Amino acid sequence: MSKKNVLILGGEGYLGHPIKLNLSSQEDKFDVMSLDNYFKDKIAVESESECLNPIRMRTRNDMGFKYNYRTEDITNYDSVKRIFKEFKPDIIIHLAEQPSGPYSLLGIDEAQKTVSNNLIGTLNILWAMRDYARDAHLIKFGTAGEYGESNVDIPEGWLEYEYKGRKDKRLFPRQAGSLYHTTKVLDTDLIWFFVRMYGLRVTDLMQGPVYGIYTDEITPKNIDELGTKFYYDDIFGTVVNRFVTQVVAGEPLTVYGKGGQTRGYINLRDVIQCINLIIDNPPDNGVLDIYNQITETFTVNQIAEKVVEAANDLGYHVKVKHLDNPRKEAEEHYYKMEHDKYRDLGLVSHFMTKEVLKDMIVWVEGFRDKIDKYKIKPRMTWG
Ligand code: USQ
Repeated sequence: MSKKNVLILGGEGYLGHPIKLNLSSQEDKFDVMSLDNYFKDKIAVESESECLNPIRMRTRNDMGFKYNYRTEDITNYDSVKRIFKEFKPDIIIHLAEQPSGPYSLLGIDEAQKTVSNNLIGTLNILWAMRDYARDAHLIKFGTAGEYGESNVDIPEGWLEYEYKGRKDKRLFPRQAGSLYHTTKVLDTDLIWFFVRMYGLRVTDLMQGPVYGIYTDEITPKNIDELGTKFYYDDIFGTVVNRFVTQVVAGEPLTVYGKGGQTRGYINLRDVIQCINLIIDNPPDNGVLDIYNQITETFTVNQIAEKVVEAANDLGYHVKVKHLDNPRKEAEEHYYKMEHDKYRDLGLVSHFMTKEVLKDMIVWVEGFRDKIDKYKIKPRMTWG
């Protein structure tokens, strides 16, 4: 089998970096090129949302993982065109987006940055595929939040329906809960247009909040050198990563509102497994394949309970505090998202066990002095 050229957009991020390490460790299968313009690091500093562990510039030969990397901005079409012509990607993994709901609603400047970065970036990739890489496989990170809190079961992307005796199939209705999530809905529409018009092939991943620090490549032995960026603040930190940091900081867990908000969660290890499965199972040209990328479903209260149990085992006495919800979201609702397609491909899930949470707490303990309590409490509201 010939080697495939994999272009990772956003290769320095929380997900992009571990994916890059994993694929570049498969030297017989892939040549990896990673692009990043450090946009998220810049806006994180601007919004006083610091990464817990130190951010390092990677090197071409990162602890033996061989990949090419470049600082490029995918909202600049000339850069995208040049990279596509030079590197000729077979697979494009697109993570180069502003990923935070709270950030997207901080103010008009942040709202504009979110919309322009996410939509222009996605448009440029699709346009370059149209002109230079029609047979490439685009793997796009969407979000489970595109669907919103649906009162009926959520299928994997598509809905077959019947109305007045006639049948059709369309994208399942989307109804996002933040401006960031809305850009992902608009991305999906852009993608589906380009798939229909130009026969591109795309897999769109409706992913839930991710947690975790370790993968097959990032281990307790090398995490100081190879660890991925870990945010715990109210703007860029996701709920599980925030709660384990709050344990170490001696702060109560910040459950927003009633805590019945239900989401599908996924371990970082499984994100990597999913990417490998998707690479091995590309859609045909002209097909938009959609996967719901979650492995288990919890309310925020259940997450808090799990973190408390893990913390108790380590000798902590943790309190849970229900705060006025800074977001506008349903706090008690029906939630059932189908996610059988990965099971059928052979995904072996890593669940949110007590051991996984304890490992995270123990790792965060190494940064206890760096945790800034000011960044833990919600500093913004949906307005
Ligand atoms: N929450 C709390 N307390 C906190 C932080 C969050 O109760 O201290 C609640 C939120 O109100 C929400 C749930 O936990 O109901 C999840 O929040 P989150 O910040 O972990 O995740 P979210 O804002 O939804 O966004 C994250 C990622 C985003 C990804 C999304 C998947 O930042 O990039 O797309 O997870 S999903 O949630 O399925 O839309």
